[in-house]
Amino acid sequence: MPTRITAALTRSRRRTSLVVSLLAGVAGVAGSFAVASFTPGFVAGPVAGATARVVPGAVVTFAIVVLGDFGDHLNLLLALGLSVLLLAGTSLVGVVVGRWTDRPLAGAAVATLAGAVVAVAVTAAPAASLAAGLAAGAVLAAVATWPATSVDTDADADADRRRVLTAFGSALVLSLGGYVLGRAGGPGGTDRETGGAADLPESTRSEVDALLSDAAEKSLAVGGLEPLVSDSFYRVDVNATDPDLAADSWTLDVTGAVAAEREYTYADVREMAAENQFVTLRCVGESLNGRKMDNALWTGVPIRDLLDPTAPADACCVVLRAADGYYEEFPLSALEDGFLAYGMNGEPLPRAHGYPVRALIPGHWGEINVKWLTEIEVKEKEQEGYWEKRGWHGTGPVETVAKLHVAEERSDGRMEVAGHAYAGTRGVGRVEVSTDGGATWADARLSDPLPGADVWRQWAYAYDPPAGEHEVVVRAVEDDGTVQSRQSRPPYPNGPAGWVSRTVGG
Ligand SMILES: Nc1nc2c(c(=O)[nH]1)N[C@H]1C(S)=C(S)[C@@H](COP(=O)(O)O)O[C@H]1N2
Ligand SMILES: [Mo]
Repeated sequence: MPTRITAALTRSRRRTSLVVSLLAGVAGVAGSFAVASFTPGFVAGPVAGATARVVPGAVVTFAIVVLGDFGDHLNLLLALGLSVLLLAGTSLVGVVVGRWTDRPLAGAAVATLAGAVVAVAVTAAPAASLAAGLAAGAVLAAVATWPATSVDTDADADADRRRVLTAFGSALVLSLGGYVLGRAGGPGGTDRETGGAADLPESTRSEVDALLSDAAEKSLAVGGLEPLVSDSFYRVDVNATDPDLAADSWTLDVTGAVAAEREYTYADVREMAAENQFVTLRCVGESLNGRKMDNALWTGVPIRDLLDPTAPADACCVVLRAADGYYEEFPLSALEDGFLAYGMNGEPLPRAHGYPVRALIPGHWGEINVKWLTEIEVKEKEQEGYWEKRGWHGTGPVETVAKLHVAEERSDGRMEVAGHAYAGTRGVGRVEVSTDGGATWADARLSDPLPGADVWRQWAYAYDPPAGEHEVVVRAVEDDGTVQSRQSRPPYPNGPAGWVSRTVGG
C-alpha cells in the first residue's frame, strides 16, 4: 500500500477515534444526568462548582453584576463542555486499548471502567458515575460491533464513516434517554420533599392557612404586581446543583465557643414548638430595581431555642456552614433573632431553598440566610465568609429600597405605578412618589402590614399623566421617619442603594 494512503488512513482513523470518543463523552454526561438529575451527583455539578471557585473574585463579581443569571448559565455550559471532555478522555483510552489489543469490546469495557472511576472521583456518587461509564462504554461497544472491517482502502474509509455514524446514532439515543430520565427525576419530578405538605401539625397548618389568606387579602389589586407572598421566589446559589439531602440523616451541629457542643437531628427540630413567620429576603448582588427580593411564610423554630442550652461563652460571632460547602460569618447577636425554617408557604422547604433546613436572619442581606444548614460554629474571633473572601460586604443589615415594577395606563386614562418597598427590621412606614423627576412628592397607597418584624410592603400610586414623557421617582420612608438615602451606589461591594426612577409615558 502506498505510504501516502496509509498516512491518510491513519489520520482519518485518528479523527474517527477522536470523534467517537467525544460522542461517548456526551453519552457519558447524559448517563450521569439520567441517574443524578440536577444534584451534586451529576458530573457537571462539581465541575461547575470548581470553575466558579477558581475564577477570580473580580470576574465573578462582573458576572453577577453585569451578566446576572446569564453568568450562571455560561458557567454551567462551560462545566458541561469540560465534563464531556473529561469522559471523552477516558473513552479515548478505551478506544486506544481496543486498537492495540485488537479487541474493541475490551476497549469499551476499559472506557466504562475509566469513565466510572473518573466520575466517582469528581462526584463521589457511585450509581450516577457507573451510569456515566456505562453510557460512554455503550457507544464504543456499538461502534465495535456494528461496522464490518474490510481490507480494501475505500471500504476502510467507508467503515470509518460508519463508525462515526454508529457513534453518533447511539450517543444521540443515549443522550435523549438520559435527558428524559434526568428531567423526570429532577426538581418538580419525584422529589422526596414535594410529597409531605400535610405533615405539619394541625394547629400549625391552620395558622399557615390563615396567614396565607390574610396575605392574599392584603395584597393590592394592581395588575402585574407580585402579591405579598411571592409567586416565584428568587434563587441565588454558589453551586450549579443543589444538595439533595435526606431529612432522616440530616444533623445540625452546634460547635465552637459553647459550653457543650450539641447535635440536633431533624426529628429534634420538628419536636420543638413550631412557629410561622413572614420573612423577606433580598440579595446584596442584585441591581437596584432588580428581582432578587421576595417574601414567603416560613415555618420553623427560633434559633435561640437551640443555642440556649449550650450557653455561648465569650463569643463575638458565628459561622454558619452548609452541605454545599458554603459558609458565612456574622455577629452572634444577629443569630439570636434568627429562625430555622423547614417549611415554606405551608409546604416542606423546597430543595432549591435549602431542604431540609435553612437559616433566616431578620433584616440582613440574603447571603447569611444559609440554606442546607449543617453547622453553627460559635467563634471568639472574626473570619471572612464565602462572599467576603471575594470582596463583598453582605453580612450586615439590608439597605432600604422602594422598587418600581409596574407602570401602566389604566382604562380610565390614569397612570398607575406600583412596586414593593423593604427596609428590613426598620420597617416601611411610608412610600413617596414623584412624577416630576423629584420636584414634588406625594404619598403612595400601601398594603396593610403583614405580621412580622422583617416584611416588605406593596405600594401603588395612580395619577393623571402629563402629556409626553415624565420621570417617576420613588423612595421609601422607614417607620421612624428616616427617608431612604438618595445616594446611589452600585451593587458591589455593599449592595445597591439610591432612589429608583423610571421614564414613563411619551
Ligand atoms: N448553602 C447556601 N446558602 C445560601 C447561598 C448559597 O449559595 N449556599 N446563597 C445565599 C444568598 S447570596 C442568598 S441571596 C440567599 C438566597 O436565598 P434563596 O435562594 O432561597 O432565595 O441564600 C443564601 N444562602
Ligand atoms: Mo445574595
